[in-house]
Amino acid sequence: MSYNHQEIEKKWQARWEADRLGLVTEDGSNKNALYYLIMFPYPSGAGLHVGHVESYSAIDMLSRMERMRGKNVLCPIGYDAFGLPAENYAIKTGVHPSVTTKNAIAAFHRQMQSIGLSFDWSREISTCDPEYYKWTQWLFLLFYKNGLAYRKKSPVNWCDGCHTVLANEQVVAGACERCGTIVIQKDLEQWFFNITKYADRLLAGLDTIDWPEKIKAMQRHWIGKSVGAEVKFAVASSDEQITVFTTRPDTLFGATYLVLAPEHTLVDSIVTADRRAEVETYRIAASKKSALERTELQKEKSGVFTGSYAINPATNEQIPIWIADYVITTYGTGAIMAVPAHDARDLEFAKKYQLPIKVVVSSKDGEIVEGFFEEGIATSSDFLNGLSTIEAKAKMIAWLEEKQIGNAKTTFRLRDWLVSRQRYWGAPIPIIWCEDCGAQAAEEKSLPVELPTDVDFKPTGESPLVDSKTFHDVKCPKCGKDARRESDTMDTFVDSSWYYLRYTDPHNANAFADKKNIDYWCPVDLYLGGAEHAVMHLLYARFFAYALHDLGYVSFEEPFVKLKNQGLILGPDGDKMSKSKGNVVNPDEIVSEYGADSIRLYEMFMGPLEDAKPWDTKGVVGVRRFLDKVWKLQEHVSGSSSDSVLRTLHKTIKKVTEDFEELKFNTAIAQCMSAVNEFTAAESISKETFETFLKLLAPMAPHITEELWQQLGHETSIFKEAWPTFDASMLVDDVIEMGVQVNGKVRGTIHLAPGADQETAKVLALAEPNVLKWIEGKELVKIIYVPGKIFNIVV
Ligand code: ANZ
Ligand code: ZN
Repeated sequence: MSYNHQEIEKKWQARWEADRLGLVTEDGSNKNALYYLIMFPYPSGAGLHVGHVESYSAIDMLSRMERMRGKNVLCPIGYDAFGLPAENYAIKTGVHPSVTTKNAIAAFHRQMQSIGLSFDWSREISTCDPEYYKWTQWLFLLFYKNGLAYRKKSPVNWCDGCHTVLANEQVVAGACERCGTIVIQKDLEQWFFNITKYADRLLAGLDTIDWPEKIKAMQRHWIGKSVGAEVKFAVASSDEQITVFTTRPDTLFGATYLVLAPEHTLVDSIVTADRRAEVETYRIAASKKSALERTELQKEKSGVFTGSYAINPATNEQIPIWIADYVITTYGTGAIMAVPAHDARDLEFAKKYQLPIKVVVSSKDGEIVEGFFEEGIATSSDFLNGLSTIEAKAKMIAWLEEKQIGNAKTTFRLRDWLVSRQRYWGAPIPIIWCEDCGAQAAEEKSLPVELPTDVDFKPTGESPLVDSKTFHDVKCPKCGKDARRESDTMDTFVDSSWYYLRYTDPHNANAFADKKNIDYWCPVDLYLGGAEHAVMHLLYARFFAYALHDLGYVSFEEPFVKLKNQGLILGPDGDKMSKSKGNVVNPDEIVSEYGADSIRLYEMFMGPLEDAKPWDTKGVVGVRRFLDKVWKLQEHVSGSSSDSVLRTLHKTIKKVTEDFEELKFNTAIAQCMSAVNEFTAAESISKETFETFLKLLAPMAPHITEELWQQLGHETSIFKEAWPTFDASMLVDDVIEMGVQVNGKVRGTIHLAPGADQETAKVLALAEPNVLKWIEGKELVKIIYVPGKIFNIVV
């Protein structure tokens, strides 16, 4: 019988489904539980991508191996199914997002099954399913009732392309992460989650988890903790005070002017009549720029004088108050003290507008220069002179506190998470607006607040839900009067912040998940996914876990103990795969031509999991040839295995086991390939050797191994077998016996490693008394050495 992958794969996929291979229940012994999580996909109409196949294969291999090691492994899958692409498609074609999403999910499901993934299919969830978003809404209300969800008016990011607001995390280099439109600031009332409450703990928690350093660094930067002080400046001839935030209170003596953000609330009251027109023009221009355009170091600074002065409390000198757009409203206090000698942006600004520059920090060897941005020694600073920057900061803060004009202050770059969206295809925010009672939480029994279908998808800047009649017909839960539903939906990142909890108890109708189930499985032992989620999903999900921990719903703070990122699979041309470049590889074609086992093995063999790797179909062919050899090995099974075959087998057990533990699938596969070459070259291998090898290969190539296992006469699945263990005594390097010839006649034998070099072989041969006898007194003409085969001395 030849290796017919199509037949074999269909057969075993059906069998595994019937046997419910990946299905788990809580087995009582918590020590046995492992939770392996893969970032769930957005069910796009384009179907499964070879990039999905990469990480899904990896997690499946691990799950299958750990099950064979006796672990109860939960490895679930679901769909991050709300979101803009389906809605945008609906706008173009009129097909309802629920229809396209349902079709896409069916296609994903079929494709995932076609590569033999052993997910627990009984736990498949979809975030757009009312049974799911009921709990997303419930969690929103839980946060709302505990002060973690609130509404406020503030300048927010607005994308004119997507007609919706965006979270800070969704603005990349000043543009909408989705459509690339430059994001503008709008003053709007929106819903926020109070993630900043957890800023310190989200920062500290990073030190306790096993995540790639790069991702942790990105989260640290995003949280952006700055330790410094707030300082109050009196406005000359006025009762007003301006509070600034600075990380360098030690430089107060060098503050030669103040700058307010153009939107600062004090601007109106301090601007003098003669400067008003100019200030207004400037403010309008600034409002049209993105935060990035304003703060980028390379951008030329601009600003205008307000006409007023403040008093520097350290020097008692009057210093001018300017407004400039390099100061942003939403950071610190929206006002700064400018110290041009020691801050790059202030220096550029001061030079442009000829403002005074005063050096107050010297280098450690006493050099006094403007443009010195590091820490040094305080100078020209009265009571701070001679102190190091650290000492001077502390002393200045003490002085400010004593005079009651300042205090130590820590700020964060992290802003509260804006969660409302003016779009249709998301979970409705379960709030009811009553003219008399204001915002009211929808009653728990009214959940889910279902998405209406009588809507027009065309984005207008208001949520499409605004126009739905059925949706808005609601009574105030408090006073019973006619009221109106909130028409915004939630950011889809809310859906994905808690999905891993739902997997532990996916059909629970009374809770988002039972605490018992959560405690059994969570936290997640290994989370595998793309690095692009460094500051959105991964930060939001951590916030949810901390909040739910504090509210008593989960017992852990960090949801993902270990995180690994898989690398991108690039097109054959080395570029990122994209439809427009025409370099997309369709996994279906590879599966049908070479087999599921081939695509799984190939994608794991391409290189280290975390590296970016270009696709090469020749590589798939190579892997397929390897599987053909494995198939042929069955003809080779007879009698016993030589010592050398057994050594290779045990080495392979050790290597595959250890490499799997470190997610080094490529080297594990390489070892299997070299083992198969050796087995093929050996005279025969025993049935036991072949069986052990099949068990090792089973997690990687489940179909072919299961088939061969059955053909060897087994009636139960190979995945019910225990994972092989190695015998340490079989790991020492093997030694072969070789005849030593003198002039073509064997005169003695030596023992050496199969790959030993000629020098080693010569030393051993010349130490053999029997060989010596034949060459004694003769001239050694030459040596012919073929490792493992011939050693001939010509005399
Ligand atoms: C005086 C000073 C002197 C500063 C000096 C720096 C160096 P990080 O580290 O990012 O927190 N700043 C404060 N609020 C700002 C705002 N709303 N917009 C723009 N810049 C703002 O940066 C803190 C520093 O950034 C603060 O310390 C302030 O400038 C500026 F030698 O104050 B510094
Ligand atoms: Zn009411």
